Amino acid sequence: MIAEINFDGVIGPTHNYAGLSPGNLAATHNAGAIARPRAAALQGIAKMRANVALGLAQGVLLPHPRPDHQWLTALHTDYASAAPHLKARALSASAMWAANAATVSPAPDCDDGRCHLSVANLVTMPHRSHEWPDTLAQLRLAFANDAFRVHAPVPAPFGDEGAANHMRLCAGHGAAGVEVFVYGEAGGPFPARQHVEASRAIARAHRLDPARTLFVEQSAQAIAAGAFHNDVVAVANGRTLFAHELAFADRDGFYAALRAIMPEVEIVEVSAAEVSLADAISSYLFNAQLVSTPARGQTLIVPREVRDCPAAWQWIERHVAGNGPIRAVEVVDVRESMANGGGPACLRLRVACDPATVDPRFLVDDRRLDLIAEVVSEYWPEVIAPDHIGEPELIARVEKAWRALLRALDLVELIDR
Ligand code: SUG
Repeated sequence: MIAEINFDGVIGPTHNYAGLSPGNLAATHNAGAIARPRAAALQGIAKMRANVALGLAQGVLLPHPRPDHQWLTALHTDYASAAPHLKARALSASAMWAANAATVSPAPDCDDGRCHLSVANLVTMPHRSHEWPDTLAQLRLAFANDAFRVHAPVPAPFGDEGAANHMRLCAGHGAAGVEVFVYGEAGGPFPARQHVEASRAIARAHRLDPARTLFVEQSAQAIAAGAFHNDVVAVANGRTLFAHELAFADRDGFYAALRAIMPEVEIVEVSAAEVSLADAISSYLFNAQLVSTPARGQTLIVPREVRDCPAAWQWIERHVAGNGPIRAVEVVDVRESMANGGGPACLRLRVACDPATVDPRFLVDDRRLDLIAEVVSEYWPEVIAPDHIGEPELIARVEKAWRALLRALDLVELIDR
């Protein structure tokens, strides 16, 4: 039986605000702020608990070894002598944003009847470009069953940011879906992170049906306004596409192509008059988890910043009170991640598959979430300020914390990789 599992990135002990992502307005705005890794990780765990309470299947991806000594060695340096910008980039906890871990095509979409995953190369941002080897190691463990095919990254220079630039619409998880790859064109004030050649390569690797696969350009206006990934301005679930009217370069062409393949699609569009692009991006209205819940129907899981944004909140209240496809709203607090531009949707990777085929060490229930919370409460630093980044005591502490979590979850083979 195919179910959608949300794999959330456990927020690592090195979570900090180094301002490493140009084009991500929250991250650059909060550069140099004091981060609270323990609170951040507990917020992420509370969000997972809320998903479990809604009756959804939940999994985890683990923090990466940080600082990344292998990366520094490849750069012919080490943590003690590295330049400050390399230190920050080696220490980043950015693997928490699991939506950027991989692109996933569930088995019903793929010619060979297997679920395909392609690890994202994340080459556009130096601090993220060295995530993929550790992500790939985890994906190969979690999805070792023959029901899956796990692919190495698309080669540089074709940037790939994973599921954050990919949407799937379907009548049901067991049915063939329509896969939509959203890419950007270079030329604006900020980098376009997803290259169309990367998207096309992944569609080929996943053996998708060209007749049910769309390549759609993200609007330059959205990227310039701070939508560094498509999932900042659009999200899809089941038959529903929920998007801002300025999300796509050729919105009418995209909608027409989508309707031609899937006449029953429900497009819920928010106009700029209702919610400006600036409000959509600062509140993260679209960086929500849109999920089908057994009890409440289609539910939008939004960050609390949406409730604090009058235009976004009023839009939701109107929609839910009316007869729209989104039946309920759930508010979660992931403020620490949000301050680095990572909302509820960034923190999770969706994999629609038979849960029995996944390595159970990557699946969680309330009891395993308790275990993770215990390790976090005991080992995660309370704060990381910019001037802590060079301190050997901090490094010893975060490395111990990381090992403690992997031991607790019985994933020691990731320590010895
Ligand atoms: O890649 N922030 C991440 C946020 C990723 C959000 N993911 C999705 N939209 N799916 C990024 O820009 C900031 C880290 C720092 O600046 O220290 C950062 O990497």
